[in-house]
Amino acid sequence: MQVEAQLHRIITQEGKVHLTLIDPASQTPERAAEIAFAADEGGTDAIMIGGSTSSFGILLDETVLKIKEKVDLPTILFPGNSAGLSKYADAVFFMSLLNSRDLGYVITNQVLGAPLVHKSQIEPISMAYLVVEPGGTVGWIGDAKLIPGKKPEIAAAYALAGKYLGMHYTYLEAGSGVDKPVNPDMIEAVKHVLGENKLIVGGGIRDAKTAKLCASAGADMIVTGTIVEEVNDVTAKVAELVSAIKK
Ligand code: 1GP
Repeated sequence: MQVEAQLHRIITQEGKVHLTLIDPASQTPERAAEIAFAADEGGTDAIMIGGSTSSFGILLDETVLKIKEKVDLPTILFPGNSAGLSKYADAVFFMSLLNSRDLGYVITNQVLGAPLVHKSQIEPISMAYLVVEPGGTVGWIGDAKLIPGKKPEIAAAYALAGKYLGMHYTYLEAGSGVDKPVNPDMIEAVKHVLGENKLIVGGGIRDAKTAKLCASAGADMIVTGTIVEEVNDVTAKVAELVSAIKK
């Protein structure tokens, strides 16, 4: 499965992509598979699997396998560090937290994980990962020098640097479960410099209105995790988000 090509096809045909993020640490693998199944019914385009803490090893492998038993959607790893890899997934966001003060999150974890990606033939999708205020758990764990919400030009400069370094995707991350998602002005400024390069936005998006604001400002892909794990009717929530962002 060529995941990056598939995501680009969806963007060409439907305007935007919706990604459902499942953190293996938040529920059993069986429940994760049920959420993925319901999100698929609601029209999500791919399942991201990962988290900043405890989403490693057997729990990660079992979560990926259970999800793959239930849905045919692409599974994309979203690793918190080099332990967040599973050979059972289709692809990995091979990301560098460019605004981290800790070299481990900029390059060392990537060096540790690269041989496994090579051996297992998981498709790497290169990504500049930028954590902006408020930053949430990932901002703390990743020792991010948080990009101020009111400084879109700083985010744009980082995004340009990532693009010039050859990264295909840029991810503007406000932090999982935060109250304040990424500001539309920042999304607009970043997409303006990225041009055809793809922009992912996530963190704190819970409803159709916010998802639409982010998509209209220039996000090519919208990620929702927390809300999908919390609601009773996952299919209805995902359908609400999907219909807000697609053509
Ligand atoms: C977190 O951006 C993602 O890495 C998703 O955030 O859990 O707030 O949807 P939420």
